[in-house]
Amino acid sequence: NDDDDPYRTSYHFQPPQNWMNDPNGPMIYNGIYHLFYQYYPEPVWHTEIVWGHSTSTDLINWTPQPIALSPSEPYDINGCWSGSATILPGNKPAILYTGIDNQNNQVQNIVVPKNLSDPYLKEWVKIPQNPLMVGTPNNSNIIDASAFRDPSTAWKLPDGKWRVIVGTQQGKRGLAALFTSEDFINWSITEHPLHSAEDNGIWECPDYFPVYIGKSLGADTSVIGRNVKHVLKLSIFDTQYEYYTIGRYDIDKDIYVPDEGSIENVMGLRYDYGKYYASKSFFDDKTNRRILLGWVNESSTQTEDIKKGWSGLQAIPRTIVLDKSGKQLVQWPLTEVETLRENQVELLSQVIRGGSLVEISGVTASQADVEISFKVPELKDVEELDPTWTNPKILCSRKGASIEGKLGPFGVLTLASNGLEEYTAVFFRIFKGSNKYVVLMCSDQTRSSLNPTTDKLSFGTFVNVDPVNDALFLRILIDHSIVESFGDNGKSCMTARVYPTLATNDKAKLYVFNNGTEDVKITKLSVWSMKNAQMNLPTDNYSSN
Ligand code: DQQ
Repeated sequence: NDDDDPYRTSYHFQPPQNWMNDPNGPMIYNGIYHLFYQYYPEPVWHTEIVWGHSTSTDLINWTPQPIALSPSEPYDINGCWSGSATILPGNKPAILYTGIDNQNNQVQNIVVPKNLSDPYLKEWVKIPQNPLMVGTPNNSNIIDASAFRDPSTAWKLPDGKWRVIVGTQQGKRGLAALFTSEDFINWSITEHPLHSAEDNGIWECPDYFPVYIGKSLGADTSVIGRNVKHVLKLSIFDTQYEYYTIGRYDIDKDIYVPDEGSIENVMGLRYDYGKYYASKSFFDDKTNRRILLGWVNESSTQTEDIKKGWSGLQAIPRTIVLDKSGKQLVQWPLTEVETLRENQVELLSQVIRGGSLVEISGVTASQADVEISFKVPELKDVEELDPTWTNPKILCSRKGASIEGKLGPFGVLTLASNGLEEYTAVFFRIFKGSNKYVVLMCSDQTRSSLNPTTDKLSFGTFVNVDPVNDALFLRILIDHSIVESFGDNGKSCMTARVYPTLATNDKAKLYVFNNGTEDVKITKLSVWSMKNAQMNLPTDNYSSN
């Protein structure tokens, strides 16, 4: 990572250069992981986007492969948009994706590998039956062909039919349109969508999958039964936020029934309360995990993206399981990322006095993995939670790391400059609510860069822990221009993009801070410097156009 481009990551996925957005068609085939991604050979998005492709044996070190899909036919001549892979019987992968056709309508197409014995599946063929699913143009109330995209991974029910959902809208109603097929080629739309909600606008990149109850294993997409719940995740185009609900799959009616309310009433749960979009999960049958990938956009201006020659990252792949409460998901960075750890620095139990700052030295703070546990010795003097403070994101922006409190803010200053002109703070603040303590977790970007043009909005969420009995555990993956934070053992995640001007490469520092008046205790802290992953280093077979 050189000084000319201090924002390039050392272990977060990115192509050698140019634009990347959504992860597409992640899968494992004969022991090799495949990640495709929306790619354009300039640092800016264009509608005529193509599918970049990389392969890996551990989802951390990546080898670039040739472009897998690009516009070529009347049904995708204006762009190869997002889609998903399904492994068909006989171990045959198939990818459904959205084509922007010659009328600028959105249609769903299929591609299959040209040569199943090529371990890297470099070449994909568009079959003559394409397009397989088309909308009805002119915004009729059937399918709005101008907003009909992102087919999910398909699943099969005991009736032998495949199902797939495609994101769409009817007026302002967001929908997961459901299609069924016997042969994966001829698809028909069902009478009802799998799910829909008022006032959402188009649902992009819908993901629908089972999660086991009381088991930390992933479930294959077609698993049904009493031992699973179902998750529906939607990317809301209008807000560029993602929400998920947990519920039940009524297979007789072929509808999804969220457990409580639907996202039309509640601003549902989020995988990530920071920057994270167009995510997609897949089942890894080699390790029995469900693995989640998500796109992390820039927070810089387009001019800056053009200057640095690239835009967009993928978050570290996360395992995803149902929490024991059954009410939310737990995400955790894949254990494979730990193979990059080196030079561990540890700090055993230590009290961090109110108003103090402790530097963690001996680490490469610009690319590090942090694990820290806080315990609050006493809950004597706790700030009251004003009942109007219901929006954690707003609360985090009003009460940033520099605003002194009582129990907190305490946490970590990442990517900090020597004189603290710059830092990205990840921290907790504890309040006293009407009948319980309320813990707020924030990622505060306001001081992340002296560059005035980057977006520095703060992120936040309320964390479901009891500070009297539980420790507050925080994991942070820092990588030059990304800070990925996992609070509450993976129930509250938030990812930020930051662009320090002073705290770059070897000049970045790491601190533990407590800007409250009350003492807090670190019960354990481990920090590792992270080695560089093998990240799509250009090879002869890489073609960037
Ligand atoms: N990005 C793709 C679309 C998808 C959107 C186009 C989500 O298929 O709806 O690049 O970021």
